[in-house]
Amino acid sequence: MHTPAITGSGVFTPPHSISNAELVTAFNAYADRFNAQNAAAIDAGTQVALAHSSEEFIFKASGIEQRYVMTRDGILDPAVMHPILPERADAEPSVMAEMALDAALKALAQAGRDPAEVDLVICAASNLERAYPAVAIEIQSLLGAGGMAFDMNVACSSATFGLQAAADMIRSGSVRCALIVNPEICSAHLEWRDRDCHFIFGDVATAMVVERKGDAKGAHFEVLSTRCATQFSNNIRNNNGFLRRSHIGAMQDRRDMQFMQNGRKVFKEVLPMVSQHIANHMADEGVAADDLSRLWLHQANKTMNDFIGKKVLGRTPAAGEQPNILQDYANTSSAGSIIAFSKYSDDLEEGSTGLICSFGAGYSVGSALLRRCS
Ligand code: CO8
Repeated sequence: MHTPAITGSGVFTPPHSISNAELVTAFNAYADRFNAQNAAAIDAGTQVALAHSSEEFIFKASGIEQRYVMTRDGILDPAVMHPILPERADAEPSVMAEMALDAALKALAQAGRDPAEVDLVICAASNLERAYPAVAIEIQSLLGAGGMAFDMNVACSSATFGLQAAADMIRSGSVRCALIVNPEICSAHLEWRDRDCHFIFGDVATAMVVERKGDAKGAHFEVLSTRCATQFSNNIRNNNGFLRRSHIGAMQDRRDMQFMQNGRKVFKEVLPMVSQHIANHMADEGVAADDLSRLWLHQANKTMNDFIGKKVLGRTPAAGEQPNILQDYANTSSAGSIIAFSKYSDDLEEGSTGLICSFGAGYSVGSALLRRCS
């Protein structure tokens, strides 16, 4: 058996951003427009008027201050309220492949690896822009990588589930240099017309290179152990899919074809699940709270992360111990914990232990215990 290690990581940040102020202005204009267009039905009591969103609520409920997006076109237009991304010809790189490629090249540069040395590409993401051919295979081809490639979807936990899959293959010897990419175009999946969730998501791509520890060319993170778990819930759900055409009358613009969640229930049910999962993982590996130097948590909600950090460490985390990036990126689904890891890990001293944990729809939760090595 070989010991796996993360030898490189990278983040692609889209060139455009939207502040909470811009988001709320656009949403409120949309709500006013909707209410004017539906005034008769609202007066008759057959249609509920849309209420305004607020910057104060968004920041207080989530900690989010802005989000990055692949395009601003359409999102802030009250007559559109979704991103407008021009259709690409089959011969052009897909949006996800393009995003992933940027992050992948950064991760490979950090690992000191040539793309041709990669023999496994896993594209692990919440939203895949097509069913086939696998986006991962397109990325493999654009990189000039060898071996095999496949897509995975475990919603917000996709990156840690991908890490476990890659680490297991490195351990067994079936692959030697794995690349896990997490391109997330959340903006195209989000319902911007629903004030309960219009502020939650942003776009980004992350990448990690996983190799045999003995092959590492420089500083790296040894993967001490990984653990993944799932438990079925409908509280975060999307009903879009290829069966849509087969359901009579289902082709119109239905709310359940975008991201749906019962946020309060998710909050209440996922917090204990995640806290217990991390506690069990640490206990089984003999890692005590005092042994942990850093927590790279899923980036959905600041209050949620504050709670988990306190529960895991048994005290309020010190500044920098549990870095949040959601104020700048919002919830980037599977990529969130990897952005935090990629941006806030270089400073750790040799021998330090850290934990990545992601959680979300499914429900799903995945964690990885890492040790910094030079
Ligand atoms: N402005 C002003 N008021 C608002 C707004 C708004 N924008 N939105 C809601 N309100 C109102 C509500 O109507 C409600 O009013 P009332 O009390 O009169 O009913 C009040 O504010 C409180 O609303 P909530 O109870 O909904 O507010 P919360 O404090 O619970 O905060 C959150 C809402 C932020 C959504 C919170 O519940 C939360 O973070 N929950 C956990 C969410 C989570 O972690 N989800 C993970 C999902 S991500 C995932 O798994 C990947 C899925 C696939 C990716 C999809 C890509 C798009």
